Order: sequence, then structure tokens, then C-alpha cells
Amino acid sequence: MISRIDLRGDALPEGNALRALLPRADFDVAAALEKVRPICEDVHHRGDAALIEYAEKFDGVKLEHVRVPAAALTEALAGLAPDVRAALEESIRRARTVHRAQRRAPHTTQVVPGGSVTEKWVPVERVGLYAPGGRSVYPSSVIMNAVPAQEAGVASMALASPPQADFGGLPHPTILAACALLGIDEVYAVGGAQAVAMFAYGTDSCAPANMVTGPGNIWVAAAKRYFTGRIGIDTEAGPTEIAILADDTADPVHVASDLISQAEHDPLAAAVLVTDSTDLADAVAKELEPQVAATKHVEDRIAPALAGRQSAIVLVDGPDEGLRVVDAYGAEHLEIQTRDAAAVADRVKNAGAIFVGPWAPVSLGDYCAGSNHVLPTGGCACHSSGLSVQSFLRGIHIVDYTREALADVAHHVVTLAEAEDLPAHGAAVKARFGWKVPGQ
Ligand code: HSO
Ligand code: ZN
Repeated sequence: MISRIDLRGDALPEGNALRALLPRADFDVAAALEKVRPICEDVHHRGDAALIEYAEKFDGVKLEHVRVPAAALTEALAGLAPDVRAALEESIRRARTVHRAQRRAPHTTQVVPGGSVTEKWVPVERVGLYAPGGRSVYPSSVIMNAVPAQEAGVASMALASPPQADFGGLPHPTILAACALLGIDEVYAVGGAQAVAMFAYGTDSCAPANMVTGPGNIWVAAAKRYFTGRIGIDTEAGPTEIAILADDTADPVHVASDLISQAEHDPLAAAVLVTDSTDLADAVAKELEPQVAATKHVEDRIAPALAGRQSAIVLVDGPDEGLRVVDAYGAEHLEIQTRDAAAVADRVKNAGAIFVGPWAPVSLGDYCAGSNHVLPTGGCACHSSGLSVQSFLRGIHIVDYTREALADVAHHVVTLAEAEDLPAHGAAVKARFGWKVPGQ
């Protein structure tokens, strides 16, 4: 069911050569980009009329308006099962606790007497959140996107989610209820690439946003790529990944169930075990069989995800080699199930989020740890981080120098301007001192 990659014996190669030996899904956003371009441009030119037409074509729903009426949000909250409401509220509470602590205060550095640089943090003005509604309906992702934006101080926030034929053309009721719990009252029944285009360009019903965040399918990822550079995005978000670094102290039952938990998302989801214990590898492979057979989404997602080229059990010589492999892989989620797990976690350099020891499964982080579950996939953890308050803030430098402080450094500015053959840069300083620069 799951393949093995044996990296024992020879010394591990470095960098990209090691990365090439590791499993990873094909997720061809570039090809999808060509398909979403005309959709995005259609929304640009025809606005709401195009959105209504795409709802009929892609979602099988005839809409009169794309904006969800306020009463539908109130009704969805009233109809929410009490245990689901309590769990969502706890998830929001914990996420708020963690994200509130990420807020940033302005900081002034006195560079020289009379010369300072202050960094102030300003929230993005308007954000569009996307919540998928096809194979996946994730109210938890609404929380993970909205809470950091709210804690960052984003003043205007709207959410889009595909209209559902089963729910009278509204987005899924649990999504609407999560919005109501979070105080998001601007919601649109719009899905896919067209939702990203609606936020990027704006339409008669929806004001344009400065940034779009939230998970989605390959069309949403492609639309985000299409608008990169014009609006802010969080990440393109590919299929989910779990890597587990484990030794002979790990419980194979837990390891198998954690691998399956993320394989449940998508047939392209990746489940990777890295271990120096053949006993554990054998036990996990054996344990996967009955556990997979007993799961709900076995045929359509879990079995293909585990059998896919993106999933494997990777055998290594020892703990150091294991660490090198997980660092080269740069997993979205990395569990450490080894002896001294906290010390091992401390040595990891590349991962979206790290889950330490036997009592911190990825599912905890998906819902109720307080951490964020919008994390870099596809190896992007090597250069990017997950969603946080910082994602919604811009740091602006405020430069404040007195005449004396400028005079003091003027000759260096002029020298560097001349070295770069940009004499007008130097002249802007010279003009302030009657063209005679002190120190030159
Ligand atoms: N594991 C997914 C998030 C999620 N899981 C939502 C369940 N619901 C990506 O981090
Ligand atoms: Zn998950």
C-alpha cells in the first residue's frame, strides 16, 4: 500500500540531490493558470453577471445575488449543533490566545544622535477569505484565516465560499455559522478562481480587497498565482502533507493513524514516515492495513494518497540522517515521535509546524492547539512560514534625521551615489548644504 525508500548504507547526498530522492506530489499550478486566466478576466469585465453565470456552470446553482443575506448567517448559527458550536468556540478561543501574542508594537532605533528609524506595523486594509466547499468543507479553516487577520487589526473582511445546490444556493451552513461566530457579516456565495478574481478586481456587489487568503483547490491556487504581485496572497496551498520522524520508541498504532489522518484530505495528500527502525517501519506498514480499511474515505482519498508517489516510508541509518531527510523535505506538518522529542524538534530547520512527542498529533493542530493550520506545502517551508498576525501586517520604516545627523553622513551618501553612477542621488543631499558636502 505504501512504498519504501531505503536511504541506508551510503552517505546521504546534499541539498537538491537529497530532495530528488524524496517523495512529492505533482501539483501543476502552471498548467491550471492558463485555464483560470479567461475566467478571471471575464469577472474583471462583466463583474457580478459573470459570477452568477459561473455559479450555474460550475456549481449548478441559479443565483440572483452573490451576497449572502444577513438572515442566512443568523439562521445558520441558530441551526448549528451545540457540540459543534462549543468546539468551534474553543478553537476560536485558543487561536485568539496564540495569535494575540503575535501582535507587534512599533519600535524605534536611535541609529545616531538625531537620527532614528521607527518601524511601525500597519494592518492590510481589506482582506478576502476563501473557504472551499467541494470535497472539503472546513469551518476550522475559516477560523485559522480570520483570527490572525482580526488580531492584526484588519478593518474590513469578507468571505467567499461556493454556493451549494443542496443548501438553496448558499455556502455550506457550517461555514456560515463559523462566520457568524467570528463576526464576519460580509459573505459571498462564490467559489473557485472566480472568487479570487472577485476580490482582486471587485464587482458591483463586492469591493476589491488588498489581499486574499485561504485554502482551495488547484483552480484557487492558480488564480492566486495569477494575481500575485497585484494583491497579497497567503500561499498557493497545495495538497496537505504529514511527515513523521520516529524511532523505535514510537507507537506504530499512533504513527499509522496520524499518517492516515492527513491522507484523508485528498488523493494527492502526502504521508511520509522517516525512521531508522525497520521494526517500526514493518509494524506501521502492517498497522496501516486494518486502520485504512476501517476509515470512511478509503477509496476516494486515503488509499490513493498512501499508494501515491508522494507518500512513503523512508529508511535512514540513524537520528542525524533522519533529521537531514526531514529538513530536506520541509514538510507542512512534522511530527517528532522519538526519544528526547523536544530536543530533536529544536534541531529541525524546515517545517511548517512541528508536533512534539506522543500527545501532539497533527489533528490537534488542525483544530484546537491554538496554532495555525494554514501552513506552507510542497517544500515551501524551506522559505516561508504559516499564516500568522504578521501575514496581515506591513512594517513601514519611518526615517527621521536632523540637519546635523544628515550632515554627519552626507559624504558617505554622496560617495555611494557616485559609485553607483547616480549623481542626482548625491545632488539631493548636496543641495541641502549649499552643494558643499561636509566631510568631502
Ligand atoms: N490539515 C489541514 C487543515 C485541516 N484539517 C482542516 C482538517 N480541517 C491543513 O493544515
Ligand atoms: Zn487536516
